Amino acid sequence: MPESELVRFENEGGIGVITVDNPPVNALSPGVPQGITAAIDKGNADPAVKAMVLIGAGRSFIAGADIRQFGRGPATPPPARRHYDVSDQSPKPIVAAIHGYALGGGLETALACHYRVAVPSAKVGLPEVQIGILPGAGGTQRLPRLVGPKVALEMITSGRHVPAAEAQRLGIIDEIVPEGQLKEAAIAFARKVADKRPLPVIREHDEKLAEAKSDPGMFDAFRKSIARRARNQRAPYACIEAVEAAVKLPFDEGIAVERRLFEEQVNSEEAKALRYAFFAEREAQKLPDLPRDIQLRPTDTAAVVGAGTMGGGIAMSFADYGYSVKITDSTKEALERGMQRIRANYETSVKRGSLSAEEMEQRLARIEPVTDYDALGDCDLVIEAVFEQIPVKQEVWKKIDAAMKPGALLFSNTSGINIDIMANETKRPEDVAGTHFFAPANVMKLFEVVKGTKSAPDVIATAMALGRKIGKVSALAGNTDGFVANRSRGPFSVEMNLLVEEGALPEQIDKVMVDFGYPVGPFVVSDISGLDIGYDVRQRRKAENSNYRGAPIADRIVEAGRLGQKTGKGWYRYEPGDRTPHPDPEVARIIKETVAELSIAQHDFTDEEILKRLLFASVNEACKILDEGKALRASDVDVMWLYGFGFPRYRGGLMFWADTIGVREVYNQIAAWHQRYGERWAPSPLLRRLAESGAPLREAKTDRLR
Ligand code: T1G
Repeated sequence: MPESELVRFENEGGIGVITVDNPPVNALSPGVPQGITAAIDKGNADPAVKAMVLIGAGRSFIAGADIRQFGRGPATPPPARRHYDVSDQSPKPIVAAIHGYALGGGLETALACHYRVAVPSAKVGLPEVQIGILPGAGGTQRLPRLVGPKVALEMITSGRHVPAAEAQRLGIIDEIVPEGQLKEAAIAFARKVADKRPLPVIREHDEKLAEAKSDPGMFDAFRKSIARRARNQRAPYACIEAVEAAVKLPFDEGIAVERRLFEEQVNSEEAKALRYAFFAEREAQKLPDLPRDIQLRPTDTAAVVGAGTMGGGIAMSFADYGYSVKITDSTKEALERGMQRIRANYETSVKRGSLSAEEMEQRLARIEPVTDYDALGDCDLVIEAVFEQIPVKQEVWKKIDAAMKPGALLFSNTSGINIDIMANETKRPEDVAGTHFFAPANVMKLFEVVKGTKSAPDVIATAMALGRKIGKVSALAGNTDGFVANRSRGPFSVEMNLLVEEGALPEQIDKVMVDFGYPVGPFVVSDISGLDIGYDVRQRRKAENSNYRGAPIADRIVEAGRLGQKTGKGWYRYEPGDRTPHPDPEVARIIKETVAELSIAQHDFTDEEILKRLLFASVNEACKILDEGKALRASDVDVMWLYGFGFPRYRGGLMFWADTIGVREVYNQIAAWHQRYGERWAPSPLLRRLAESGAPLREAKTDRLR
């Protein structure tokens, strides 16, 4: 779109209306800042213009700088006349009219205006920290002067989107105007203030900084308060440093500090990884072999079969997003237990203060327990979440097929059973697909959509969209054992058990992964989810395949009655009511006895070797999955690891991280372990091809799902 049409200027009865029109989110792409500057100059030069309104065309105000421009070479020095400075030095008042989002450079643009009005549904924020940088256009200097350093620190280091009503209470928004009447109301507001002087220029007001001047320790205290969630990241601390400069230095010197910190961060590994994650997440929604305007099926009413831990969590996911959902189970008692568990989960949130008692009752009222399948029949979709046993699934799916209305979406939450087994129990396999939630289903954001052999395109497209509607991040997987997420994680679990057999202690491995950026280590995660789940899977595999080696140490831990946190002991020991893991000599004894019995050679491991054994095993498996056409993009695998397994976001994802090591080095190491450890480390053909070509792992794609 030519430069001039990115930003329009219209004189509406003496009010200069400046419209930014750069779909989809009016990002400050090249030409937009220049267009705003030119428009403001035009308004100031025209005596007929008394005041100006800055507004966004389409669905949003300005959603920030154009993130796609970052990382394209060294940070470009800002133009001599930045539109932010032109705006706050304007002799005529400028009113920012906000709908949709005013984020990052978008909010900074609004803060450089003299007034801000917004519709109730608008959101404002400075989310730069979420892409590994900090506000780079005055946000760290203007926001503390407007809302005070405390609120500014919280907003800038969290990057959260603040709803208009709260933004008004904080003093960011001057007036809330009726939904759908933004432009008219903003013009009226501009008329009202046209002659009001002096103009409220934020940079000239330091009063609000006093709260920090009288509490010099607040910045160090804040640094301590974010240490746990900011682990190993630099950007949150750069944000604090910049806000501190706002308190200690004059405006322009503070701006210089912000600029320096911004240029340090924008090309950092952390920022590159977080930018990659931002776009990978959006790319995962796209189904290249389906028309973008494919007709989706209705998903207004939902049903869940199975009121166990997963079924209950799935019902909560729907209720949390305003859906009415019916739930059933095989017996009245099981259904009642399921409803009690749902209420108990909500009560925990109320106790923690993350939910009001009133909201809890509203959500519970949306979940309707029913005792027979016929009551589910008129729902637009059903999600089956019963025991992961094929005979049980087959029996349930016959009932689902008999009960559900024609055209209903038939989904299974299985975490790895072949989708076609369920589909073949119906007369409409085209209406069947997998929708795999991760435990706890109402918390974890990953929504793995699994395409069965006969799943219809509109069923897959509707499932992907459904995930977003219930606040999840959807990603597509092919129908393979364990689908994409669990299958790619499988070798990680195998290696974690083998490392213990070869001499590494669970606490050493957990420390390596926590240092790497995980909130908790894999052995603590196992203790949280319960060791009996893995044990049952291993016993089933042993029964199916006598050569299956399994995990002898993990089995003995379980056979010793150590099922994890729920029994107060697992890989670790736990004090009653406390979740802190304590290494237990009893576990060390079980390990020692087992490896002696199995005569397994012991040796010491470096932290780096542990990290690479765990993650390279999964990188190799992810390449096999892509080679088989069971995932569309390597970046989809990364999205699954970020949202399904808590992979540290500032490392981008499994494949992105492997690229920071280098595809050749990854291949060479895996090939060496293939020689040393055997077939399980056989390099994937795709990995070998990429190592030969040097092409990055994160960009590996398949043309279509097979
Ligand atoms: N730059 C480039 N593209 C962007 C973009 C941006 N800032 N924001 C969105 N897009 C693209 C996105 O990739 C997708 O493209 C389409 O727009 C729709 O987005 C100077 C340095 C605004 C809440 O961090 O959080 O300002 O996939 O699918 O779910 O200090 O987009 O269709 O091809 O996400 O409705 C700070 C980032 C930048 C906000 C809308 N701003 N955007 O969510 O749509 S740094 C941000 C969002 C900065 C200054 C600094 C969300 C959204 P495609 P979408 P959505």
